[in-house]
Parts: sequence; C-alpha cells; structure tokens
Amino acid sequence: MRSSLRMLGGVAALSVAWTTLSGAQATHVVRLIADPAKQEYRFEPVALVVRPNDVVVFQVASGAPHSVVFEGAGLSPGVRGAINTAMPNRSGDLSSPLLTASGAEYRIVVPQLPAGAYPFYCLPHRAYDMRGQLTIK
Ligand SMILES: [Cu+2]
Repeated sequence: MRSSLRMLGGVAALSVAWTTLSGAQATHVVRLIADPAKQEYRFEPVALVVRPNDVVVFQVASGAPHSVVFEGAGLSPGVRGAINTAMPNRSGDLSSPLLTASGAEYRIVVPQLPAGAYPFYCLPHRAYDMRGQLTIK
C-alpha cells in the first residue's frame, strides 16, 4: 500500500515536470456553422490566438459538409510542409477531409510555425466567405 502510494506520487511529479517542459497545452474548440435560412456561414470563434503544441478541435455544429483549408499564398515550403504534416487525413494540399457528419471533429496539434496570422476557409462554403484565422504567438 505504502509503496503503491509512493509510485503514484512519482507519476504525478513526472507529469508536472512534463507539463512544465512542454509548456501548457491548451485546447481550443472552433465550431463550424452553416444556416442557409439565416445566410450564416461561419467559424466560431472566427479568430483564435494559439501557441505551438496547442490543440485546435474543429467541430461541425450545423450545415455539414464543411472543411478546413489553410491559405497557401505566401507560405514558405517549410511552413507549408509543417502545416500539411499537422493535418491528419488530408484531402489535398493544406486541406482537411470533408467533414460530413454533424458533430464530426477534426483535431490539429499546432505545429512549430513562425508567429503570425494563418487564415483558412471552408471549401464547400468558400463562395459564402466562410473564413477563419489562427494567429500563432
Ligand atoms: Cu462550411
């Protein structure tokens, strides 16, 4: 009993050390919303300030299908590669798969990128100006 308690303490200490080393990792939820009746097509929040290693969860709230496509203009090859690597199950360059189900989630761990603004849009609702932006600190 005494030794298992001591072990638990060790695990807790280890996880605190890890958190300190890696920096606090925050999780941000961005809801994807489309309501044709109201002419509403948006990411909510529309802009987000994040740090490398934070998690961004894009969550389909209504009006699927949606997607997340980062703007490629002006990105260096290294930055483009880092974003592509961070995006699971890509459907193309800088593009998430189509998120077809209500409640579907698409998770990205923010890669080590230069500070700055990284705009993105939803491909199915591009004509409706469904856009958002990650700002990396
Ligand atoms: Cu959309």
